[in-house]
Amino acid sequence: MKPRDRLRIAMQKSGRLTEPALDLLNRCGLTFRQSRDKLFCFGEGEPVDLLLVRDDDIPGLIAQGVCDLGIVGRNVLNEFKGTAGDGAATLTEWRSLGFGRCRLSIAVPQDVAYNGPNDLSGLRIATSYPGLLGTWLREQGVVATTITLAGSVEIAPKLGTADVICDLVQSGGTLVANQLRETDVLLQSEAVLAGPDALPTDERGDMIELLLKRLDGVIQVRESRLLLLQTSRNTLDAVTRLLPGGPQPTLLPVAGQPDQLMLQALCAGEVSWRQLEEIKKAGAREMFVLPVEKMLA
Ligand code: PRT
Ligand code: ZN
Repeated sequence: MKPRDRLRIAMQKSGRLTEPALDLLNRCGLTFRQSRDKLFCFGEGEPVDLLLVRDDDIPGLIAQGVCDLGIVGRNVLNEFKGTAGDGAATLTEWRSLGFGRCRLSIAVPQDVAYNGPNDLSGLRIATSYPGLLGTWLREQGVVATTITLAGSVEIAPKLGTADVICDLVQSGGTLVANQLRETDVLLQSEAVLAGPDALPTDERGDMIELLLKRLDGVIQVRESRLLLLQTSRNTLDAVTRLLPGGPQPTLLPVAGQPDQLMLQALCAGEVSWRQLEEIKKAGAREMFVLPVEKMLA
């Protein structure tokens, strides 16, 4: 294959992961010429292009070297790694991305007693994930029949084509609507940045490293808040003790008020009203909680 000098990222063309994946790439400073109805989106600023495909095709495109990276659910990536040939084993999760969270679970009809995986012996299990299910059944020492379906797995027990199912669950609403009950979780999933084990050694490798650094910054700040407040020196200890987790706060003098300090703290998560009220009671005032947009350590 002819070497490429531009990085190529595969992502879902149209589905649950499309908007959050594009948003994440935009936050990393990557923008693309609008051609969402097409397969290929040319990157405008950086030498990074997008390939818009069905999510199931993404691991294969990376394994074949058609794309350098892909944004795909861990469920799809691991199913591919479990069922495809040798090349598949070399795919890695470079980052987990914090969206598209769901789990792959066994669910049984609500009116059926269930005491554990052994109860699945001899049953027919409908799933779109035969690889992951097969591995789990082997680990449990259970022999059952896998019925592979491309979609509408949840209605298989009602139709009589299977006894139980193994499918993705998020809110659990689909299971309830189909009189099913979740029993075992096989995999916790979310969208991941997938790529080969070994990064390319040319400019594309440099670009991937740059992208990973930006991603880390974006992922870190997505949850971070900057807390600003004023406190007198004698309440500083009490205030500091109540600060949410994060690196050491920065202290700045307040002009014309030698006993006062301005405190600046990066917090690892949300800061609630309750926490703010407690910190205020300890002696803080002029408090601000700000979202963090970019961070480069
Ligand atoms: O066309 P293409 O093949 O690209 O799309 P697709 O239909 O295969 O994928 P899509 O867009 O439905 O899902 C893409 C990815 O989103 C999945 O591979 C998962 O990694 C992730 N994801 C997150 C989910 C869900 N949540 C989810 N709830 N994928 C599917 N579901 C379905 C599930 O199969 C079940 O039918 O939603 C139903 C359950 O949802 P709850 O909320 O009722 O429990
Ligand atoms: Zn799909």
